[in-house]
This record gives sequence, C-alpha cells and structure tokens, in this order.
Amino acid sequence: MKNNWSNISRTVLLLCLSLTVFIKMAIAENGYELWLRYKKIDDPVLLAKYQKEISCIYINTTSPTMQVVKEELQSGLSGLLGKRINNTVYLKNGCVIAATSAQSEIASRLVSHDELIQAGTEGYIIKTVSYQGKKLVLITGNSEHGILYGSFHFLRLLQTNQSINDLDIISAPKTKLRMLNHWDNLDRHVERGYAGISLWNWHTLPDYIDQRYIDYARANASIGINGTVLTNVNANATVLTPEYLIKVKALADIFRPYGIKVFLTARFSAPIEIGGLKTADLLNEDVQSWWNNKAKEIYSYIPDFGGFLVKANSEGQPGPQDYKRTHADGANMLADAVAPYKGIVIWRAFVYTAENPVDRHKQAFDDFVSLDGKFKNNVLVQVKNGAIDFMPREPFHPMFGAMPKTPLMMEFQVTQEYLGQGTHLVFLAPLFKEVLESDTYAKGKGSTVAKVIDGSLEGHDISGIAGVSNIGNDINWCGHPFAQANWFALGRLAWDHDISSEQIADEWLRMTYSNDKELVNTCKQIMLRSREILVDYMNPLGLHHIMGTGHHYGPAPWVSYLNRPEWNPVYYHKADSIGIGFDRTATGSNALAQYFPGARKQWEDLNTCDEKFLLWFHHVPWDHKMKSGRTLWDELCFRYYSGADSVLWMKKMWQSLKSKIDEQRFKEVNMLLNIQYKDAKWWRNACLLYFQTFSNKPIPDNYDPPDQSLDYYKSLRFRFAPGN
Ligand code: BDP
Repeated sequence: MKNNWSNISRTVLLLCLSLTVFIKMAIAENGYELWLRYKKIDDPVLLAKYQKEISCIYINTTSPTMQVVKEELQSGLSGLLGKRINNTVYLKNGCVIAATSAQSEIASRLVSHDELIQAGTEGYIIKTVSYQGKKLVLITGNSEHGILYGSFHFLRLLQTNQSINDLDIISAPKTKLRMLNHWDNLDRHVERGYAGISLWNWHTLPDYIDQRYIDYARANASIGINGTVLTNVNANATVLTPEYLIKVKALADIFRPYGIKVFLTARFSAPIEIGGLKTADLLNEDVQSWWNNKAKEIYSYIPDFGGFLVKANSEGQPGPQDYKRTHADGANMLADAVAPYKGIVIWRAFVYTAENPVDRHKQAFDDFVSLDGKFKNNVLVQVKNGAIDFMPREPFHPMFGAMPKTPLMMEFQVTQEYLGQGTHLVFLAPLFKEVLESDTYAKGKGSTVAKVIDGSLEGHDISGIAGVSNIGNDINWCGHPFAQANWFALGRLAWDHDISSEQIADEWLRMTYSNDKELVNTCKQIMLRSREILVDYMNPLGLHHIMGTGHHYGPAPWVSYLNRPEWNPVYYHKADSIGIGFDRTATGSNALAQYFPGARKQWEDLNTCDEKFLLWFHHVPWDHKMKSGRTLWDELCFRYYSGADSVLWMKKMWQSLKSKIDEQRFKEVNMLLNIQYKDAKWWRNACLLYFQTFSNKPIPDNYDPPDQSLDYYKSLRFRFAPGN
C-alpha cells in the first residue's frame, strides 16, 4: 500500500512538474512580437471596463491601407480584450470607427475644420463621440496613413492601460521624414549589424515574401516611421540594375499600405560601374542623362520611390570632389534626376579626409557651410548628431544652425556601434534627447537642434530624422532584447521630439513586458540611467574614439600605428605627462569657433566648461581640481569605477524581477548583463592602466586594483567580431 501511494504521489509530482514546464514554455517569449504583443489585459477590473467600452470595429473602406487598419485593430483589440472583436456593417454602441473625413459622413460631421488642420497630412484625431445615441471612438484624419498611425495610438492606450473613456487627442508629426537607414549589403552582411544578417533576402525576392517584411512594416508604422533606406551608405551600384529593382519593387509594394517609402543609396560612380561610361563627372552630359534615365527607370517600377541617400567623398567613397566639383554640384545632379517624380536626395555630411591635417571635428563644417543656399530645394543634408562619429557622448554637431538656407536632417545611430554593440543594455532616448534639446544659439537663445531639424527655426518645408538601423534577422530583430527600445525611441522622437525619455521607456516596457508596477519602475530606472553608466565606464568626461580598431568593440586607447592619423585613438585623447584631452579652444584646433557664441561660452573656459565635455574641448592637467573637489586623475578613476559598479546595480535590479518576466527573456538579459559587467571592468581596467602610464599616479586604495596587466589587455584580439 505504502509503495502504491508513493508511486501515485511520484506520478502526481511528475505531472505537476511537466505542467509547470509546459506553462513556462507556453509563456516563454522570444521577442519576435516586439511591442505589438496584444496580450489579454491582466487587470480584471480594467479588462471588464474596456470590454464594456469596446464592442466592434466599423470600417467600410477596402483600400490596402484601410485593410491594414482593420486587421491591426481586429487582432489588437481581440487579443487585448480576450474576445473576438469583429468589423460590423451596422453601427453599434461601443464601435471603433476609423475613416478619413472624406470617407465618412460621421467623421466629417464630428470633427471640425480646425482639428483637421491641426492633424495635417499625416496626423490623426482620436475622439470619443456620440452619434445617433451611440457612444463611439472615432479615429480620423486627412489621410489613411494618418488613421493607421491613430489606430496604433489607440491600441497603445489599451496596451499601456490608459483610460479610453473620454478621448480627445490630436497628434501630428513634427518632422516629415522619419526614417531608418539600413547599412545592409546585398550579400546580407550588415555593416555595424549585431542582430544577425540582413532582413532583405535578395536571393529569394521578388517571389518569396517573408512574413518578416510585413511585420517590419507594421512595427515601423506603429511608431510613425515613413521611410526606409534599404542599402548601405557604402553603396553597391548593383542595386540600381533591373535585376535588383524588381526586388526593390516587391518590398516597396509591401511597405506602401503602411505609409513607408523606399529609398536606395546611390553610388556616385554607378555610371561607370553599371552604365559603361568612362566618367562619373556631372559636367559630362552623358552622366547627367544616365542618372535621368536611371531615375525614370526606377520610377517605372516604384512610382512613389522616395529618392537617394548618398555618402560621397568620405572614407574612400567616390564623389563629385573626384572631379573637382562640390558636394552641392553632386547633390543637385541627382536632385534634378528625381525632381520630375517628386523624389528627394539626402546627401550625407559625414566627410573627412586623411589628406586634410585639420582637426577632423572641423572638416564637415568647412566643406559644407559655404555651400549653404547652393542646394536644390529637393535636397536635404544629413548630419550626424556630433562632429566625430556616434560616440557615447558628443556635443551637438556645429553644422546645426550654421546652414539656415538648407534643410538639415538628423542622423542618429540606433545600432550601438560604439555603445556596447549587441551585448550592452543602453537606452538611447536620453542621448537623442540631449542632442535635440541642445541650444545652437543660431538665432539667439532657444534655437535648439530640434528646431533646426524639424524645420521650424528657418521655415523649411522638408525635414527629417534618420536612425541607422539595429535590425537584423535575429528572432527578436535587434539582438539584445532591450535594443528594441531604441528602434521604438527613434520612431517616437521623430514623431514628437518633445516626448520625454521616461514616457518612451514607460510605453515600451508596458507594451513589451507588462504593466506590472514594480517591473515598469525598476526597468525604467535601469533604462534611464544606462547611457550615463556606459559613458562612465567607457568614455567619461568627454573622452572619445578610444575603442578597438576596425570592429570598434572594447577599449584600445593605445592604438597609434594606423595610416590615417584620425583613425588612431591617441589622436583624440592626446594623453601626455601633463594631462589628457583634445584642446579645441583658440590655443588648439579652435573647433569651438564653429559654434555660435552662446553655445561656445559653455565650453570655452577650462574652469567653467561643462565637465561632460571637458576632455572633448580641453587638454587638462592631471592635477586639475574638478567640481567634486577631486583631481582630474582621481575623478577619472572615480568615473570608471562607479560606471562598472553601476552595471552590477543594473544586474541586481534585473534579478529582483525574476518572478515577473518570462523565463526566456529574463535569462537572455541576465546573461547579457553578465557580459556587460565583464566588459565594463575591462574598459575600466584597460583605460586606467594605460592612462596611468602618463599620469604616473596611483589608482586610489579604496578601489580593487585591475586583475590583469596592461600588456594583457593590449594583447586581446577579436578577429571575427561582428559588424566589421
Ligand atoms: C562609421 C562606421 C562605418 C560607416 C561610417 C559612415 O564605422 O562603418 O561606414 O561611420 O557613417 O561610424 O559612413
């Protein structure tokens, strides 16, 4: 009998165990659904309330975009409310009605002319309305794409557990072009990609349409992104051949209902490489007509093709300067080719040359500012957020505000080339916001970079924000589960740069994980502090460009052997026995002179310079007294150590959430935080040991000394690091 009982209890125990495993597996999430998970609302009171408020969808237009709106609302609301929400032909109480004012009498009656003006071409209105005694939610606007954005906003309200009782929302994007730049090669290698290979499977296109293309479009539309550059700025002309244009057309056809236009990178020497011409000089008539014909051909495949993005005369890429023409000449030639079709040219300002001995910080400004007013009106100049290259922290690029006649577009980097790549948890909204909120003083106080970018400072019609994508074919799209938040942040800020980082983190967490208070608050703290923490363990006090050569992973401040001076970290930190930092004041390169006086003032005096940028602008003696009372050397030690320690704090915070997160994502982030902590200590130890050879000062006793020698850190090699 006893044996029988123990057999039974063992069986029950086994059953229970397998059930637990099954449940855990069932709820394990791989991140594929991004922030569009549409899981049933788990607060029963709120769920009941929503279920009472929403009963159906009422959409009776069948255009491709409205079809997409219908499907998204149907699946989103059905998932969130835990019951099937159908489209109805009879208007009922609790219906969500989505239509433009031209498509629906109800919409045209219930929104004012004023509201429609505020919504503009891409914006939307979400309103609780009464019509024939029925309470309805109306999502409307001037365009179907506006309604698509409005529908995603409405779903977001439920996903983040907001009240939908008395809605009165009008929203319009602040910038017109909200884009992703993919640095994807045709062989599917992604330059600076840390999330697998390219999403674009050129080999199977145009016949095979991966579900991913559709989900990519949905995710972008949900955050208002309306343009995508499919190919790398280090361009391959082959994408402009008919063989590839059919494939590009297939993608453009998929993206169109979602309001996303396709752009390609144009290689300046394409007329030679695929056109059989002897030159790519724009003054040669055959060259201009080759581009004109090429544009005509592209538009025959893709009538709403967005235009070209061009990297020219930079890092070995061909360009107009090869023929002694200017960047404006080059941009205008392409602009003429796409102008008949309302296309645009986005010309990058990321240029510097090895032959130019001038501080790299100054070179783009020197090349471009004198060209202000010379670009055709369908050209935007795309400027990186800072003058060097997507560093963990840079002062804003001095070109912002300095070219009033030219629409300048912002280029952020979402992929974390210099910020821990695929393994560090770093939320980039605070970095993006810091730049956008910086004051250029171009037209006096309050001339923020955001106002330059959105066109409001000078009244430009076109404007834009682009982010270098962090998307690949990894199951969770971005590699690190938290890297998705940076894609999300780019879209949200491109739509409205006034949204706070906190709000973006809050929304993303609720949509991606859950509305659990403790989870949201804990993760929000981690996210909001993460960028500052990374700056501390990598590049404190304005240090920059001291990473490993080529792959850019990990520290290598000692590198000094590269052919081009400005590729060597020693060029940037200039450490010597006296001190450390790049003197960019009047006694040094005077890059500071490129800023307007109001901006310059905050940095030009060593004693009052914002310490975030101290070593960016000054060569500072090791004994310099910092605001904390410590010497510069001690402050450097303090920053590096507290940065690394803070990663430990991030780890602990994350671990406290174990019971609140599905196993798969919990484990993934946990393992990645372990790597991040290891890397943070590596950065700290390698940098301090190296700089110590100049400062000749001890690392204060209260810190654990580095556990390896400088030679050890110097000997590390990463030959197959990704993204290189
Ligand atoms: C640098 C990247 C390089 C890019 C270049 C660019 O290391 O891969 O080609 O920027 O933006 O940050 O053109």
